[in-house]
Amino acid sequence: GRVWTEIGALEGQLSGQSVLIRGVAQTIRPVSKKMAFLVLRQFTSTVQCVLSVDKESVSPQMVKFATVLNKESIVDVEGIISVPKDPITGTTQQVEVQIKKLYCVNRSVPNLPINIEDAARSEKDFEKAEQTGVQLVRVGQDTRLNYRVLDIRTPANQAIFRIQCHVEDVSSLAGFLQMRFLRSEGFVGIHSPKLIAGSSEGGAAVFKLDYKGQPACLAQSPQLYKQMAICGGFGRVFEVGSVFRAEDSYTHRHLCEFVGLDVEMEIKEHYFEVCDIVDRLFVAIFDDLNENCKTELDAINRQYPFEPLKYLRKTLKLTFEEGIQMLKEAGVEVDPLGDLNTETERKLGRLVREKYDTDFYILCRYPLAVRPFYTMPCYDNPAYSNSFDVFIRGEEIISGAQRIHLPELLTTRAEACGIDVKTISSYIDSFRYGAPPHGGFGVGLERVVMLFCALNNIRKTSLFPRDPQRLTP
Ligand code: ATP
Ligand code: AMO
Repeated sequence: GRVWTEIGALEGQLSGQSVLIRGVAQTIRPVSKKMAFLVLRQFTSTVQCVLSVDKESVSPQMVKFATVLNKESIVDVEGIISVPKDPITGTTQQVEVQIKKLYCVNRSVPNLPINIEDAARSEKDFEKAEQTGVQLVRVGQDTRLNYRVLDIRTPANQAIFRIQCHVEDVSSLAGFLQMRFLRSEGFVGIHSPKLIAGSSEGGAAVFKLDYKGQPACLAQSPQLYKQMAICGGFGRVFEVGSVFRAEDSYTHRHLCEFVGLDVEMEIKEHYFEVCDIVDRLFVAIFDDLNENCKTELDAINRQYPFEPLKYLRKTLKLTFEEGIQMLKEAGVEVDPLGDLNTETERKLGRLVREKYDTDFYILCRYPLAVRPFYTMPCYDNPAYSNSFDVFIRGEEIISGAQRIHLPELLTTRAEACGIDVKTISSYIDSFRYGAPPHGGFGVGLERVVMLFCALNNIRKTSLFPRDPQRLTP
């Protein structure tokens, strides 16, 4: 086969060399009957290609052919790399390709529902345009999501999903050996069923379905099964998989289907052993993103500028009571045994940033009343629990806890939370056959990427988001 070069790899060192590239015709600008400029795009990169009539290969017909190409058509270019005298603005690659041959692989329609250049503009572009009296098209969120296949072609979106994949790599699956944090810590990857008999979080937010005549639902989390894997003797497990929540409110941070990274592990002495995994896993993820995703972070920053995440080498851990105290000192009164709402969580995030200079922290020892039935109460004071949430920029990305491994206490707690224990009897029975003390946590992957990049909406970090109002595309 022929050798194909990626657009992102085109650089001045290749000057004079002949290359073959496939890209999307992002813009086509005719200059004269003898000359046209094409900007080709691939992933997060763009390059300017020059089509200029010459004696050997480029005819005026070819220039005409190029100028009638529809935007977003797929084209192959054979050409010579050159370095122009003046720097090129508006493309990521600082070289040009002098086109010798041009093929259209597949045409797009002439009128696209979204123009990619419009979809890729930043707020700064709009401000500049306003000052100079230029009219720019704003692409609204609904249009973007209705034509998501086009929307995800923007460099920022290409970068967002590469970052998401990178977070998964570092945590668990692919990548270099030293990056596979959970694997190197002895965690075994599992797949729990998504078709299950009932709710796993004790809540009502489940999608119900008919399982061959039996009532069933889509798993609200792998919670019960990851614990049962621990009862099954795996020691430490993790899963990356779809989580389904029939959320009834429409917010910037809730989806009806999201990707959960779930972890469960035996603990020897204290649930802080679980917090320690969170600490080291996320410091590894953040370090790795900053180190190895510079191109992607640049692409996101060009459209959605953000302040880099501040985090400490050893993650800050505060108790819920300390958090309440900080809020109180700042004049915010909250119920000491209730939950924090979105607004107070954000406020606390700002206070923590001011006092400890970090955007990433763990809040532990939550009131028992606001945690799910399987959460272990504190030994010293059962009004509190051995549980924690983890925040980025004042928003929750993780919930975790030590679990109740004593079947009698588990039954009592489930009943107290209004759960019909008959529906979870195989789960409760798992703890009767010798069950080690254990704990774990669940991470929302879309939230991690959204908040690391300070994006304002979780729909930006879900490839084809499912929210209470959207089931297509
Ligand atoms: P978890 O499932 O662990 O609770 P979560 O991030 O989905 O994680 P929620 O319980 O949905 O958390 O919400 C946490 C807090 O955010 C709640 O205490 C609630 O006050 C607030 N909250 C939830 N939904 C909304 C909403 N639609 N508008 C405003 N605040 C909300
Ligand atoms: P929780 O319900 O807090 O805990 O969920 C864990 C994490 O998942 C993310 N998350 C969501 N992301 C997008 N849309 C949603 N609707 C949504 N709901 C939750 C959040 C949250 O922190 N079984 C426990 C975890 C455990 O204790 O191991 C659980 O499901 O980032």
